Amino acid sequence: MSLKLYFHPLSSFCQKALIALYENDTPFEPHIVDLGDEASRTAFMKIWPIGKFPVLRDEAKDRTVPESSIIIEYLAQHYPGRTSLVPADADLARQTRLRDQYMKH
Ligand SMILES: N[C@@H](CCC(=O)N[C@@H](CS)C(=O)NCC(=O)O)C(=O)O
Repeated sequence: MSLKLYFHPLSSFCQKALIALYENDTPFEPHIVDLGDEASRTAFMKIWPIGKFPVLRDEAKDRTVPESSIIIEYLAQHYPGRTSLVPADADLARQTRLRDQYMKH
């Protein structure tokens, strides 16, 4: 499987990325990160040394994609499906990004 999502189910940022994957039935391999477990933490830090999740790993393209909003844009661009995750219209896309930024604060 090409896509792997490193996440924790209780993280709202991770839920954001999961919703994007589920909306389009995009196949992915789930990897739950337990920062309290030394082995899990070490394995995750090798993938993304900053240590924040979610992180998407695309093995087919050899890319590591961090940040929930960037993951959604990456999925929209490289793995599009029936649900448009980012509006095609540039002005609508900007408004969507603005709302997304507000939700983070
Ligand atoms: N701006 C990031 C925020 C990610 C973030 O803060 N994730 C938290 C979980 S909700 C995290 O990784 N916490 C672990 C830590 O800070 O050690 C995004 O949108 O993905």
